[in-house]
Amino acid sequence: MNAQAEVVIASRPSPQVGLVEINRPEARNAINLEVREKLAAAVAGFSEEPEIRAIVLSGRGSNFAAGADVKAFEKLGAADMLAQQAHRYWEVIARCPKPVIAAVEGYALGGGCELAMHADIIVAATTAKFGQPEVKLGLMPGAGGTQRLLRAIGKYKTLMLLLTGDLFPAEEAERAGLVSVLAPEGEALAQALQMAEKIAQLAPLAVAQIKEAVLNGEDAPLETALRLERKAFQLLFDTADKREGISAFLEKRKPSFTGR
Ligand code: CO8
Repeated sequence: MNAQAEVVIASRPSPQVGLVEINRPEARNAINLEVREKLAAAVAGFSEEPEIRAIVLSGRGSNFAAGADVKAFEKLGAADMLAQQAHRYWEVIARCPKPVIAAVEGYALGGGCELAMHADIIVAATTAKFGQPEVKLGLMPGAGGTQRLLRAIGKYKTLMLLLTGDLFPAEEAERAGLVSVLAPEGEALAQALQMAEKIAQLAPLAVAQIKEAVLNGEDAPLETALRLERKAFQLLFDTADKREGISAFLEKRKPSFTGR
């Protein structure tokens, strides 16, 4: 099949890194139902492959994603939206146990910004623009925007962005805590892949436990979250990778982790 016809392209830039790219550049990578289904399938596929240790999400062309497909919204009513149960596709990405890095160039708007916020790390070009402009369409964010943005940048910036629909330039987003790191224009993907490669060399069980402790602890009471962290920390003491990591440090050599 012609790869260019695929709305989502999954590839392996290296044996341990999976890359998932939206491929509708002519529609600014707008996310229709087919894109949502295929994004979920690609992330689920990489989640289940033992060799894959980190996943990068990106958009082909010069944009990450301009949001939900507004053209597809035109004829949809509430019953259609209820029947779609689209949240199940997003949940697959939210529950991915492996590190997910978003590489953002150009626009990450509406559902595109929400997709980036499903990642654990956001690498954005200095010229990228985030935003939740749904209010301008008589709508509101529907894939986690009200909650994930709130947790990332706090109430006052979130409500300003959501209520005005204004764009949020990457440099401001980085200062506010939405963007992990800025890259020169055109280099977000290369930097994200480099970071994924670095994480892929680390101990997979430790990486997974760190992600779980941070994400599950975020909304738990502090005592519960600290207990969760402590248990995960203690659990790692029985892994072969902990023995390898400590031995390699003591022997002044590079560790070789196996994921056991
Ligand atoms: N949906 C469908 N088509 C789009 C979208 C979109 N979101 N964005 C751009 N396109 C299409 C345009 O219609 C145009 O198509 P055509 O060539 O057939 O006219 C083509 O892409 C190029 O667009 P522009 O000419 O507008 O390109 P510019 O580079 O001048 O502008 C922008 C790019 C700024 C991104 C502009 O296109 C824009 O503002 N797009 C709409 C952004 C928006 O409102 N996004 C929010 C959508 S609502 C939403 O995301 C709700 C989320 C709910 C959760 C579930 C989500 C999956």
